[in-house]
Amino acid sequence: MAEYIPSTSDWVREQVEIYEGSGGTEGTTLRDTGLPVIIVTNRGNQTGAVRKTPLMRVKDGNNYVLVGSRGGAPKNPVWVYNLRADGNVEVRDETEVYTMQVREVEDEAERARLWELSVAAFPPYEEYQNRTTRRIPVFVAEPA
Ligand code: F42
Repeated sequence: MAEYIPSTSDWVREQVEIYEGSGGTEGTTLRDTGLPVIIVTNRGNQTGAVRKTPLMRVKDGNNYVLVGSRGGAPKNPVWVYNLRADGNVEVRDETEVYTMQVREVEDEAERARLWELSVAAFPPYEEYQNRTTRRIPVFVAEPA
């Protein structure tokens, strides 16, 4: 097994610890919003290490939509580059863990539909997109 390297961001690292440490029964929502969060586990594209990233839960049937918003920061989150390099992931949704394959959504019509779903699940995504000139990357995770 590759080494797990926790996030350098305190609140992110702590959410992963509580979420995974409780087997998906605690720490499963975003702070004050009460909205559900998933944990995506993947490989770092430089280190090859195991990385874990909490993201908002956006469901499309059995698929999950992963939105690289990073609060509307000017740069993409690093996990975007990891997923572009290697789309093999595990998605933890509370107590369930799924082996999934991720692809970046390139088709405009598909992206528009998934963006709408994402904003419905987590309205601040819209504000995050308005805050940055980069186009927020959207991925879909499908059962492997
Ligand atoms: N971020 C989102 O973008 N979208 C969301 O919907 C979202 C929801 C969310 C909910 C709860 C929560 O706790 C956090 C949430 N976040 C959300 C924040 C998210 O978890 C990430 O922290 C954020 O998107 C930033 O991602 P990041 O990959 O840039 O993470 C930073 C803080 C980080 O830990 N970076 C690592 C580090 O050490 O600095 C990078 C580690 C890494 O992957 N390294 C690669 C490697 O090979 O190991 C090298 C990669 C390279 O190309 O250099």
